[in-house]
This record gives sequence, C-alpha cells and structure tokens, in this order.
Amino acid sequence: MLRKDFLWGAATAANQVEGGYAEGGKGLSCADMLSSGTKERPREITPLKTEEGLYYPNRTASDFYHHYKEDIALMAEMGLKAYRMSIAWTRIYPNGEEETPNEEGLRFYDDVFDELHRHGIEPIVTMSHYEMPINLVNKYNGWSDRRVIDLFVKYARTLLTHFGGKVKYWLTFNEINCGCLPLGNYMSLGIVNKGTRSFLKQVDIPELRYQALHHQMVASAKVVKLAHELNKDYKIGCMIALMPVYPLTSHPLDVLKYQKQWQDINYYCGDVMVRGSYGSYAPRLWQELGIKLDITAEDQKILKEGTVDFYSLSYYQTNCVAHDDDHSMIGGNLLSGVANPYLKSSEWGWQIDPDGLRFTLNELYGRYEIPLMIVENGLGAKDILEKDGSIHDDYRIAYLKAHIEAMIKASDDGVDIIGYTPWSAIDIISASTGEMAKRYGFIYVDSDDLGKGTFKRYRKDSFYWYKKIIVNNGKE
Ligand code: BGP
Repeated sequence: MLRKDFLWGAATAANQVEGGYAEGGKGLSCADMLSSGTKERPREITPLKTEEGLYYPNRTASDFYHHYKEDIALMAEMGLKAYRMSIAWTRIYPNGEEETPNEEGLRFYDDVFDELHRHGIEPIVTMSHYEMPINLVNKYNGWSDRRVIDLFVKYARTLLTHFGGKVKYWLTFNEINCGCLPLGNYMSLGIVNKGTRSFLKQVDIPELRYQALHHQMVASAKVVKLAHELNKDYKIGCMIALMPVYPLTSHPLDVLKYQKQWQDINYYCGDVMVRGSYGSYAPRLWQELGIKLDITAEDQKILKEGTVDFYSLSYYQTNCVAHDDDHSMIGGNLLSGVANPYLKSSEWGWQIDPDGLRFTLNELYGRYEIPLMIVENGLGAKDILEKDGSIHDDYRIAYLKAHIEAMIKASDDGVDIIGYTPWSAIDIISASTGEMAKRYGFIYVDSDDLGKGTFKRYRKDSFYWYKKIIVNNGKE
C-alpha cells in the first residue's frame, strides 16, 4: 500500500515545456542554443550564436509560458496532487551575474504557483534542469569554474526567500549524475570544450568534467544548508538519473562490471549528497581516469553539512553489462548498454523493465534509508491525434500501469516512497533528440518537430486512466 498523503503528480522542465525563450526579460540558456535532431541525426551545440538553417525547438517548446492557466486547469482535472516543474535560471538571472533578479521572471512563477495552489496542487521545483545561462557557458566554461558555485547559491537564495510561502519541495540539480558521462558536459555542466559541436560526440576532458561535477555538488550542499537555515519546513532532494544495469550472465567478471557501474554511475553522486562524502570506491575511479580533483577541507565540511532530506530519481529502462564486447548494444536514457534478451524495447530502443524499478527502489532504500520520490518515469512514443480529438495511448497506459504496480510492490517490500510524478504532464521537447514527436504527456499538444501546429491541447486516454488511479490511491 502507498501512504495516504502520497504525492501523485506529473513532471516537466522549463526548457522543454515553456517556450517564450526571449519573453519576460529571460536570457538565453544552453537549451536555447541546442539545435533539433532526430533518432538518426544528433543535435548540435552552437553556444556563441544562432545559426541560419538550424531550428532551436526549446525556444517554442509547448508554449506553456502562454498556456499555463489552461494547462494547470487540465492537471487539476486529472486530479494531480503535485506538479514537478523547474524554474528557468535565465528568467530570474538572465545572464547569471546580475546584481538583482529579473522581476518579470519572479512574477511569472508567482503566477504559476498561485494557479497551482488555487487548484490544490503542490509544486515540486527543480532549481536547475539542463537550462543554465549561456553567458556562464561562454564566460566560465560552465561549472568547470569554481566561481559558478556562488552564482548558483545567489540564484537559489533568491528562490528560497522569494517563493518561501509557495514552495516546500525543492530539487537542486536534475539528474546531477549526468555529469558522470561525457554527454553531461554541455547539457548538465555547461561545458563546451574546443572542438565540441555534436551533442552526442562532445570533446571530453574527464578531469575538468569531474571537477565541475564536484563544484555542482558543493553548490547543492550549500543550498541545502541555506534552505534549512531559512525555513525548517523546506524539504530538499537530490535528483539522480538511475541507469540500472544487470550482469548479462553469471560470469563473475560480468558481475564485477555490474557492481562497478552501479558505483560509478548510480551511487557516485547519491553517496555524496545523502551521506555527505564520496564513496570509498571514488579514488579508484579517479585513478583509472588519471584525474586529480581539487577537493578542499572546506568543501568536505560543506558536503557533510548539506545532505538532502529525500532522494528523487528518474527511471525509464534498464540495460545489461558484459565483460566481453561481442554483444548487441541498445539505447537508454543518457547511457546505452547490452540488450537484455528477456525485455522488449520502446520505439526509441529503450528496454522496458517494471520489475527493474522494484529492484532499484529496494537497492536505493536499502542503501540510503531516506524517503524516495520517483520524479520521472514514462514512455516516449509517437501518438496519433484522431479526427475526433482522441488519442488512444494504450501502450503508455500499459507502461505506467506496470511501473505503478512495481512501485506499490516496492512499497510493500518496505520502501518509503513519498511521490510519483511521471514524465510528462504534457507533451514536451525531448532532451536527447529535440523532437516533439517523442511524446510523453498525458496531454497532447498539437505541434510538430518544427514548432508548427495549433498548440491546442487534447486529453489522451492515459489522462482519464491516471485520474482513476489517483482517486483510489493506486488501489485499482
Ligand atoms: C531525462 C530528463 C528529462 C527528459 C527525459 C526523457 O534525462 O531529465 O528532461 O528529457 O530524460 O528523455 P528524452 O527527452 O531524451 O526522451
């Protein structure tokens, strides 16, 4: 059974849903400078200028910026108890270094939070969801520069003081462990090394990337400490992209590789943000990478003091790992792996594994013993808008049903789960490909990969289905 006050919700991110990229005093973010791609053609990173001939899908996205009242009313019709969203750093500090915040940006989110509360929906707010000011990318090479820590803390202080009465649940960085992968350079750390252009083949300097990730975790800890000083009711969570893997066979070397991948990808950040220090395996990883990090005694003190109140995660799929290489590979959220012969895949090649969610929740709760929140889980699929305005996404219902059942079983296993906000409340721009066609929403948006369409909203079958699930707290 789930707890009575379980936070049934849905999720989005500012850069993937809002649009209005240059309105309300907003500055350019790294998402605004990322061109659209497809399953076959990678997105391109153009941090210095908008290039003729490229299309930048996040600039329009789903136009939540102008539709938020209607969208929140639809969320309320679904009966959502919570809405996981992010605040765009560039609406509050357009270039990240202003002395004072952008009043129009503050007002926009005041209006959004007021609208949510009018409908009895609890906001769960991500402070940074792959959308840092492009000025900080170009001037500091993103988080690689320690000075960005204090720029972020200033931004977070503004949020925590200005929105104090309206927001209780905060997440600092979305999928912070994305920085454990070369893919995380631009999207998560704002790093553009010389020669980087293709989103999927970024020039990677491991020592710079792990140092940047360290700065981000120090910033997160500072913000947690600040939040607790400002308001004892604040609940601050970390947000980790779980990329669970299984050993392909019982060969001991497959099992060792499985154990190492969990340490290096899934536990690396969570250990720091929940336990307050790097895991004992971290120095082995740094040595393998031939890197030396600048971790001061002050940093270690801050990490110890700024541990989180709850642990949130994204979960989409699982993969396998094998010690030898001749196996067929398969895609995944952020990381690809060896295909699992027992699992089916989505249209975008992500292997669907609800039991893997139950396994993962048990692993995480066993390790950290703090409340867990699933803040992303969903199926990206090509949905068809029928002539009568209906969308029959029974495949998405099947995916979500199986994962909710697994989540309830984990709860019965003794795992303390406080909320579930599937990706996504409404159709949004895909992070990996920039497509609109890879739809996740309970609500359909009539717009295509080039931002063409009426932007009308339509309720999918999953919209009506999820409403029933929420009403009886998942008992059905
Ligand atoms: C996660 C991001 C989300 C969302 C999700 C789905 O990594 O936190 O922002 O994008 O992936 O992935 P995609 O949009 O690439 O299909």
